[in-house]
Amino acid sequence: MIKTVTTTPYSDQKPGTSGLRKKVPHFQQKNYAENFIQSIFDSLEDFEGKLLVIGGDGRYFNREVIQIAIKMAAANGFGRVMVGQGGITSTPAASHLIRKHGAFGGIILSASHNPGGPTEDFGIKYNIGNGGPAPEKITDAIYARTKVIDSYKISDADDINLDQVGLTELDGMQVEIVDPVADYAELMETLFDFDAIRQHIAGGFRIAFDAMSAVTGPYAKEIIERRLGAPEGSVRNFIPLPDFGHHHPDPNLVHAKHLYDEMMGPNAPDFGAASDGDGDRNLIIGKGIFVTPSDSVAMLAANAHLAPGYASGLSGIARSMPTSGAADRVAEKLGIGIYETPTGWKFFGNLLDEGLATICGEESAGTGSNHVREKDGLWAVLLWLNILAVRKESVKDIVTKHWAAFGRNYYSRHDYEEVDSDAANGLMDNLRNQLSSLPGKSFGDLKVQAADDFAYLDPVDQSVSKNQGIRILFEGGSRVVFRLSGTGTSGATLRVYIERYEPDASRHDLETQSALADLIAVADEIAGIKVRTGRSEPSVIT
Ligand code: VG1
Ligand code: CO
Repeated sequence: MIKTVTTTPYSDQKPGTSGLRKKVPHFQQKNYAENFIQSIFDSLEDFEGKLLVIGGDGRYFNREVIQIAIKMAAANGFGRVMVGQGGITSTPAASHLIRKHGAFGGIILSASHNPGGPTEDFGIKYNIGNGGPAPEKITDAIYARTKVIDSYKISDADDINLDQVGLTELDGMQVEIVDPVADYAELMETLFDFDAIRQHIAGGFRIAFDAMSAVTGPYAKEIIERRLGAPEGSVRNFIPLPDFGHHHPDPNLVHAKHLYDEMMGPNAPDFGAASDGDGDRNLIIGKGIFVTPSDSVAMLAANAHLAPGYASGLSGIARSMPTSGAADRVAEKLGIGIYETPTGWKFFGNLLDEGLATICGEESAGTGSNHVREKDGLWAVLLWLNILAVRKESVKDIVTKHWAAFGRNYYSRHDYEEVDSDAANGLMDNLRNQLSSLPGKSFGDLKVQAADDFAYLDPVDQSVSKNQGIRILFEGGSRVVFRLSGTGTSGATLRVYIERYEPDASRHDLETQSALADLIAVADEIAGIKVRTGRSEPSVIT
């Protein structure tokens, strides 16, 4: 039976870079999840009788909210929901399910790379029918609705057994529990040369993939070990755990340091990789060399034609503004379009739908293509494996040859986490106030060429997104970018992105932080990071 439940609004349900993210106890407040889900449905039109995909990364509270979402979908008039077995679906696989089955949209429960557990993070986001994150127009409408919502609809039927694959019914709506891996693995087989990769592995090529006790475990086990024949043990930490084994499922050099150390050690395998909580990020490390995400997107774009899915070339490349300019040089050489968007995958959707871009990337370990409308961690791993299998060179050789041909963009991101919100906002305001006076100023050898607050005009729907990060561009192509994170759940996180272009191949093997030292010092001088945040150094350097 359908019930209408009276509720009162919460004032803090504004979706961030990728949906609504809060601590679990915050989500456990009365009607908190229900209010947000109803606000999503209230912001959509014409979904009566249609299909909704519901996926989650398996973190703590996932199963409870999946049950709520199913019952609310039934009460609101959806005709069918498709849910991954056990409530598990990686974000890219959910995107594929939406596209393949022509769903109206999807609800994805994840806080991505943030930790999970009873006092850790949870999140809800909505994806539209193209499989991608809802654009700002919709997230703004959802937020507006959360501020005035006074009731929600829910079925009072019993819980669905999420572990049993098959079709059932709930209050007149069909509920289909599906194997979350099958469709996705099949898609990967159409994009990559599995035979070539299989032969390469059979020839002794060794892989270490760390699923970080998160959602990619079952996907990587099936694809890398079962379908590509890598020996058992190549995929590690492959059982998704609600608290990710007490770890932070963020595939970076801090939280996947063990993998980095192994890859730099004497018995390193040929290829190391990891993915995040919901499977959309990737970490790529070759024997003795870490590939920055910005470099990775450039190198994947330069070599993508070696994979069957991209053999006819790329239409264009898109990168988020803070991502390094390495991809721009590849686009220029290929004679294809390059697009610079605000942070967050939702901004790539229109470019992909219109066929303006084929490959997209973000400096935050996100890479993907037009095969889905989310970034895709395993996709990036498989494209690297395909390229390595065809070129039969080491990751290190591919990287150094790329730098020799295109130059190297030294790049690093410094995060200052859980900073006092007022201090962080004050820092950004102070930067904004300096924008008009900075151009022409010199700091040692560095002269400011331009400074602005990045705004994006979407070339497809002409929508404008303002205040997307402060850019300080120096003569010679170096730059520093400042942003506040839109995914954190406590205090503010200041992100400082630092980049320097080096064309000279004899200077391509410098240590990154020292290659960027003068820019790092100038960033502090201009922004007053240490003084304003009270921090002497970043919490995380990637
Ligand atoms: C971060 C990254 C951004 C990414 C977003 C979601 O956002 O910087 O590039 O798209 O996370 O990724 P922010 O606003 O905190 O900088 V995920 O893997 O958390 O869905
Ligand atoms: Co993620």
